[in-house]
Amino acid sequence: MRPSHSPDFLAEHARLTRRWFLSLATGTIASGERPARGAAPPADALAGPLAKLEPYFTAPEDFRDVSRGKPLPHSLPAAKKREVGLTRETWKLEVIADADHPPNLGKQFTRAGKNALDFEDLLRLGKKHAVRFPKIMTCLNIGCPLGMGLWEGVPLREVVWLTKPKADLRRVVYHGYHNDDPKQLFRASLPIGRILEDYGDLPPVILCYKLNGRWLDSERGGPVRIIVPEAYGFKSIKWLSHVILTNLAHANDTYAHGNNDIDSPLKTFASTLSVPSTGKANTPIPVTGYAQVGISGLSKVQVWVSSNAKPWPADDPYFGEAPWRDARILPPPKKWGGKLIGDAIPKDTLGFDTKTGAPRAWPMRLCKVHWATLLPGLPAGDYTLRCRTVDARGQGQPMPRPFRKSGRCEIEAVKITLAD
Ligand SMILES: Nc1nc2c(c(=O)[nH]1)N[C@H]1C(S)=C(S)[C@@H](COP(=O)(O)O)O[C@H]1N2
Ligand SMILES: [Mo]
Repeated sequence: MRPSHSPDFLAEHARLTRRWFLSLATGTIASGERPARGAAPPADALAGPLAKLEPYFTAPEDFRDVSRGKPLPHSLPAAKKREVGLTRETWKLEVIADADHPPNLGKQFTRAGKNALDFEDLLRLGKKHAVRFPKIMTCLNIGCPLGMGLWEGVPLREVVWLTKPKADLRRVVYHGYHNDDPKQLFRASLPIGRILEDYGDLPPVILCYKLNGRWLDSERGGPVRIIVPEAYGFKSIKWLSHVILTNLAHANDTYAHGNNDIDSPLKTFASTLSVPSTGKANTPIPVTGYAQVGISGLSKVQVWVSSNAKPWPADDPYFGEAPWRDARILPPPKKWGGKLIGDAIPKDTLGFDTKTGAPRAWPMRLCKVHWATLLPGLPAGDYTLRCRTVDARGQGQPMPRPFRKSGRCEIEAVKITLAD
C-alpha cells in the first residue's frame, strides 16, 4: 500500500503531532514507563512517519490477491473471459434450487432456460436497491488485511426474492467461475436469515459490482462478487456465477477444509506500520500502526515496551497485567485515498451522514483505523514493543476469541535496540 503525501493530510497530522506534544508536556498521556529525565522530544518526531502513513482506502490495484484456480480466472485471455461470462457484457448468474435439499421456489433462473440474470438485470435492480459501504477485506489465514474498500452492489436478498420462495429455504450457497473443473470449485454459504435481515446494524450482503466507485475489476472478482460485510474474505466469493437456494441445515463452505472456523466474524486487532528497529537511547520513539475494527468494535489501541532482560510471567500469556499505555487513534483522514472519484465518499454511503458526508461513528466497525504514539525515551538496551486493541466491550486482544483458525489476532511483537 502506498503512502499519501497530500498537503492536507500532512497539515492534519502536523496539527495532531502538536497536540500530542502538548499532551506529553502536560502529562495527560497515560504513563507506563517514565520519560527519561531531560530528554526533550522533538515536536516533529512523529511528523515523518505520519506523512508516510498508507492511505485510508486501498486503490483496487493495490489490494493483495488471494485467489485459487489454475489458471487464475482473472488471468484468462480476454476472448476466454468473454466466452465464460467473466465480462460485464457476457456475465450470467444462475439462481437455482439445490436438487438434493430442494426449497419451495416459484421460479429459477438458468442458462438452459434462457433466463439467467445478466449484468443489465443487476443494474436495473441496483437503480432501486444499490447500497455502498466501507469494509476491510481480510483473509482468515493472513495476519495483514488485503485492502480497505468502498464496495457497492445490490443486496443478495433482492435476487433471492426474484425466485418467489415459499418454504423450506434455510441457506444460500454460492460459487464463482472455476475453470469448469469440480476440483477447483470454491464455494461459501450463509443462513437465509442473514441475507434477508441486516441484524446488529450490519450492512447487507451484496452482489458487488463496484469498488471505490469504479467497476469491479477482474482481479478483485469482477464483473460480480459477493461481499459479506462482517465476514473474513472466503465468504466474499469472486467471479460469481451461481446462487443455490437450499434447505440444507448446515454450512458446506470449501473453506471448512484446512481446519478453518468458518462462522467467525472479523476480529479486532492492532498492528504496527512503522517502528524504528534501532534508535538512540533516551530519545522518544515514534510508532504508527493500524487496527482492524472487528465485530466487537474498538475502544483503545495500546502499546507496551518491555526490556528483554526481564522475561514476562508464563501464566499471563496475553500480557493482561502489563503496563500498557494508550496510543492515539487517528481521526477520519482529510483525504480518503484509494483513488475514490474526487477523493469523495459518494452521497448515501452506509455509515456516513447524508448531509455532511462525515462518518457517523469513528472508528467505523468492520473497517480499518490508524493510530500513532510517541513513546518516551529509554536507556540503552534490547526491548520488545507490543501493541494490542481493547474492543468496545473492554476485551483485550487476542480475547475474546484467541484461536488462530478463527482469524489471526496474535499480539504483535517488534524488537527494538537502543544505543547510547
Ligand atoms: N471464486 C473465488 N472467490 C474467492 C477466492 C477464490 O479463491 N475463488 N478466495 C477467497 C479468499 S480465501 C479471500 S481471503 C478473498 C480475497 O479477496 P481479494 O483477492 O479481493 O483480496 O477472496 C475470496 N473469494
Ligand atoms: Mo482467505
